[in-house]
Amino acid sequence: MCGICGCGEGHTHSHEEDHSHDSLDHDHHNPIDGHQHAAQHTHAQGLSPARMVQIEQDILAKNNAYADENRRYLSQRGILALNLVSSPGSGKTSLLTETIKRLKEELSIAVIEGDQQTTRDAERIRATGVPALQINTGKGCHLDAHRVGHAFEHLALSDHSLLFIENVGNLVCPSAFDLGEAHKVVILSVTEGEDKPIKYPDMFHAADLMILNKTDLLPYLDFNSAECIAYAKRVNPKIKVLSLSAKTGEGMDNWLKWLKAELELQRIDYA
Ligand SMILES: Nc1nc2c(ncn2[C@@H]2O[C@H](COP(=O)(O)OP(=O)(O)O)[C@@H](O)[C@H]2O)c(=O)[nH]1
Ligand SMILES: [Mg+2]
Repeated sequence: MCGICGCGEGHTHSHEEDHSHDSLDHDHHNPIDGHQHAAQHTHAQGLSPARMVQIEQDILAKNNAYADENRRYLSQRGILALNLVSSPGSGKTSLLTETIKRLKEELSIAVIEGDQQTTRDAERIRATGVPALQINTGKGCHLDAHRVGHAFEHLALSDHSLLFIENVGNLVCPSAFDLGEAHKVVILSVTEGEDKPIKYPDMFHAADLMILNKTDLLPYLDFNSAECIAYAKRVNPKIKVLSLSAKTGEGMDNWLKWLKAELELQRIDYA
């Protein structure tokens, strides 16, 4: 996973945070990261497999410690945090903007956006009237708990609120990194093929809910929803599944119901 693909460098040095901006930009604060990354990659090739495994374990252990801190902070305040994971383009941001439009009058909502570059998604969220913070991961292919913890401070989260964390789009690395969320929610769009749960089992195993998005496109595709759901349940028998279209709104009610029920559970834990 990440240690192998080289993005481990994102976790091995400290991040300076700029409190005056709405984005935390990895490359902005570390303009020479590209070179460091290349140098470390070359160096990593000389490491023994045992040493590589040790480094990966250290990175994950550190991340888990930050994630535990995040989870404690969130549960003390009755905040429901969801980590949205998927390949790029499955409709995470669309689902969020449509969800926010429907819930923002009754709930307090904030969003953390993860992408390698640009603040485009945070801008899409802010256009709905809800606060959003963009984290740019530069070369990194996933968010980590340390940076997400810092984002909490920037967003001034309300008690009993809903926090969406849109992870960097890919079905591999984000599965291994706990951010302190209550649930990972994996979004799979019907244009991606029904076999993705068995090709990327770690992600579907880590998620508690799978959303099958873009159901409005089903009439134009050969996508077999039942087969896809069976694959997801094969890797994770406990996974819940909701089918919807962020575009037409079909099926959105079940997702909103699920969110409200989860928020209620979080509040009960808090009380
Ligand atoms: N037909 C259809 N298109 C969708 C739906 N949801 C998202 N899209 C489109 O899919 C593309 C990627 O959406 P985006 O929200 O940026 O995905 P993200 O990369 O996962 O955040 C955009 O062109 C969206 O308009 C949907 O339910 N139906
Ligand atoms: Mg997006």
